[in-house]
Amino acid sequence: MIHPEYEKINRRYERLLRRINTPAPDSNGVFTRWRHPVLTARHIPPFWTLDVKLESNPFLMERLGINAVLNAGALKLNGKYVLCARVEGSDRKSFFAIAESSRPTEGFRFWDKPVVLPDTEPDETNVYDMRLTKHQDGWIYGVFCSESKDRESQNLSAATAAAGIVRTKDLKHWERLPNLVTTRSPQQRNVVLLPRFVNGQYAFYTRPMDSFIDTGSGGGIGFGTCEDIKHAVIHEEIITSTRRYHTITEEKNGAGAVPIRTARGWIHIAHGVRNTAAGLRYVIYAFATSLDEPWKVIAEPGGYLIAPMGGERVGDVSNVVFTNGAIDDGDGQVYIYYASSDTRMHVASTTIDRLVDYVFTTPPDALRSVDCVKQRVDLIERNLSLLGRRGL
Ligand code: M1P
Repeated sequence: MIHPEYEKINRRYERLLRRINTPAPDSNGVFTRWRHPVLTARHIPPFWTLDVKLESNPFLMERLGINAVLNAGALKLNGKYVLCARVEGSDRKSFFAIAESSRPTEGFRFWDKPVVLPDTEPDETNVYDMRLTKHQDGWIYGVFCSESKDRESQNLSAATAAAGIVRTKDLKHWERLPNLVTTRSPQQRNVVLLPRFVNGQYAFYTRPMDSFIDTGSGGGIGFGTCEDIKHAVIHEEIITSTRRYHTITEEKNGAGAVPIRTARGWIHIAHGVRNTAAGLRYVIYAFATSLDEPWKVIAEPGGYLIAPMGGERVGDVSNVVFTNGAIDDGDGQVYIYYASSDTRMHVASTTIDRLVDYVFTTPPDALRSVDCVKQRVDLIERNLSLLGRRGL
């Protein structure tokens, strides 16, 4: 018999899914935040966590809790906005689950069951952060972090990160391919497959790393190609967006959403990390690469696009915003799905025109205070002259 209290819990869940979202009032001209998160642990169907049978669960306890819903890949499929979220159980293991909505900013509902990946990597302990690429070869690829215990190390926490690859046509049936091999980089995370072939090859943005957390000698976001996606091996990684001293990418950076193709170049929405006395701070930044030579950065505005704000700053890993999914809606609108503090998913809306303007017109980081203040004084003077003020 179904527990009599279940209906109440289900009604609360349904109410949450019907909640209307509205734009937050503080747009900076580049993008607009939306007031409510689009996915949280509370968006998980109650029948994923509870045993609803009265006889076996008289107290209607959660038997398998959910800790967080974060870092979702995104895609528009059959007219629906689809997120492939990283769902983290209270046991710290992540898995993937598809949520869809007919509207980009609200109403996301998880499909009845999470994604069950083919179990082909016996050492794999955890999986997370899938990027969904609708590739010109006709497949939808999911590239994600496949994490295993580092068996070479005595340290209990030592792990290795590799890029797992799956492909599907419908997000329901998944074929697992061997993990990506990068011959020069021992570890990889934040790997993204470009939707187009480059010189007839599959093209990946990578993130070379010396170890699980530290990118070490890895100088930034890499780029490499491979012939055969079924045995993907990259021999050479060219560094595209580089890490730089005293910038938002000083500690590390990583590719984010699948790049968006525009007339002026591929627009990348990535993350940059700096270290602070309060720990690492993750922000989202943007840059563009050339359409013909997508390893070449052709524009990179200084500073961040999105930084954690207000309640976004608090969560399991505080002071983090992270994206691995954006949807180019085809009508000029763009939706950036981002997680805050490794806890919940939000959406920010913008347009292709705004993104292009932002990326190609915003001044680059001048790298030194003295030059940054010159940039700002130049802006102020142009404005004052137009405003008919002399300034003191
Ligand atoms: O905790 C913040 C993020 O840390 C990692 O990103 P990176 O590899 O750049 O440090 C990822 O594990 C990501 O999932 C997480 O959100």
